[in-house]
Amino acid sequence: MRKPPPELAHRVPPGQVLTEKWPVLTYGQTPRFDPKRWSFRCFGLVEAEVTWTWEEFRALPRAEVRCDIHCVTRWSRFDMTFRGVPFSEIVRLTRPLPEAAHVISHGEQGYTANLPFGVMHDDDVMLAYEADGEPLALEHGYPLRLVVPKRYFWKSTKWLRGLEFSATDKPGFWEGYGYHNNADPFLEERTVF
Ligand SMILES: Nc1nc2c(c(=O)[nH]1)N[C@H]1C(S)=C(S)[C@@H](COP(=O)(O)O)O[C@H]1N2
Ligand SMILES: [Mo]
Repeated sequence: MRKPPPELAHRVPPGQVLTEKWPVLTYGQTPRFDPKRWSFRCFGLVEAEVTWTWEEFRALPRAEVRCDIHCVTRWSRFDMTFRGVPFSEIVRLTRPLPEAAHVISHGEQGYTANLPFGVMHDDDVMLAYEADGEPLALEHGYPLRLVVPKRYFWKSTKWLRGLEFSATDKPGFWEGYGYHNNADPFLEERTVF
């Protein structure tokens, strides 16, 4: 943990400390990855529901995002680089309906997180399979995780298997335990209690 130089202090949200390491935060076990059985599904209020195999998913247009990440357990890490498929590409390919106001990300073993469509539809949101130039480590979500830099990191579902487009909001795993629905680190939206 260190104090940021003054010119970077504005990038540290209130109540957070910087770390140079990348801690692992998982509820439960790290799931196994079987590339032959893995699929990724976009479903719900979209014009074109899609299910991709791992091979098909890897052939989608990719991009790189550099960002800071913030965990609600009070660590932040600067200047991570993620590579994967931008959310905007998923939108282009599935064409969500205007009523799709919410996006629910589904991970292995029933983990979910909810976000408004507008928060997801940002140029730094991606479905990442690499971090800092390497394939994601298994414990960080390999083969695929969501990355939503502008929200606390619990919204960034690891071992991502699907995105659901919904007219109604559906509180996710941590939101169900009283974590804040909006989760903006700069507003310190940690919990509702
Ligand atoms: N599927 C799944 N995704 C998850 C979690 C989890 O337990 N299961 N933990 C969340 C929490 S609380 C955080 S802070 C980040 C941690 O990501 P990291 O372990 O790569 O740092 O993943 C989020 N995504
Ligand atoms: Mo977290």
